[in-house]
Amino acid sequence: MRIFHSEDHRGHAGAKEMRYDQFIPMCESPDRMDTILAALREQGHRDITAASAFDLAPVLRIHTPGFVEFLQTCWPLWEAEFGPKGFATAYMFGMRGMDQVPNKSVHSMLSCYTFDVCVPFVAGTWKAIRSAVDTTLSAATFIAGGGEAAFALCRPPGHHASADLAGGYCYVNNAAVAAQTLLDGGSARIAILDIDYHHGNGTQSIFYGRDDVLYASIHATPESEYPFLLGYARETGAGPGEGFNLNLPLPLRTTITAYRSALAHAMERIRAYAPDVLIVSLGVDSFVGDPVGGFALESVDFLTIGADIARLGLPTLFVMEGGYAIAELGLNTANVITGFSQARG
Ligand code: SP5
Ligand code: ZN
Repeated sequence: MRIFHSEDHRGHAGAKEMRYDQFIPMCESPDRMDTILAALREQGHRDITAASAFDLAPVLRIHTPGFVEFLQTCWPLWEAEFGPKGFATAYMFGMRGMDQVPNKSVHSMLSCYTFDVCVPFVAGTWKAIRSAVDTTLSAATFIAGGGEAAFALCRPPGHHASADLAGGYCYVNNAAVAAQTLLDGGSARIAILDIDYHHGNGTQSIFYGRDDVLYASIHATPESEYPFLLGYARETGAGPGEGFNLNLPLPLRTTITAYRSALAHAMERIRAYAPDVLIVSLGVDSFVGDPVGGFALESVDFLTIGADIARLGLPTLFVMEGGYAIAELGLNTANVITGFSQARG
């Protein structure tokens, strides 16, 4: 397994997130990368390559120009108003049913281009966003060149971000940018298997009307969990995309038995689709001890999940998404990679 990584995520740190009625330190923090790197090395994964730099053209294939401009300018605009301390965040959100466009004020941009209070901006946020997409594109380029398996170890994650909305710790949808880049490079069909604990509302939204990307997601049911409004089984795609969106919501406290049945279901659909490349949105916040999650998977279960995914026999690009139980995050993530690698032989 070739692993891609960049250190440029580090400056995206120090902000707080709102958790219902409290402001708490961001769960999505730089030490996540350190614990994953350490565990990967401990499990013998030594093929770690520094990410290369890409321009913004691939990002603009997925995200709108206004949104990308916002990501880039949000912090400098906020800092001009409030100074270098603290972080930029929305105070209000768009009002459904009326046409709203951002003006020159950063507050209007935050209101139009974010959908929750979990996407703070600090001085290092834009550089980190770039590093995550560069890491993912480096791994995608390796797969496009005939590589069998790669892991983009990146942050911030991406699967909650849509064409013009950031939310849920996500700014640019790394997996979606990779999928589009592979299609633009000659692939006919891409499958995205999203095993993060949360529904990837952004990825679903980006490809909902298309048949060249199959989106299959296993996640906590929106009746109990964030993002609360999306992720139902009835969301199956629209127009030419009808039948190319598969949501497999599961109840809180789900254990590996039910999880594996859902995974088998998703894999059956992916096999029938016969994609050129499989992209795995790899979140391990399905772990029993995760402070953000509510499933009950054990560390050893992640070896099983990795091995199951390997049996698809497809060129596979893992892209890091969530996982916040810092003490076990490295082990859980490395277990997916090791389980996959061992099953591939
Ligand atoms: C990429 C990713 O995993 N984003 C997750 C963003 C979740 N933010 C909202 C969390 C909602 C709080 N749920 C608390 C459950 C406590 N067990
Ligand atoms: Zn998640």
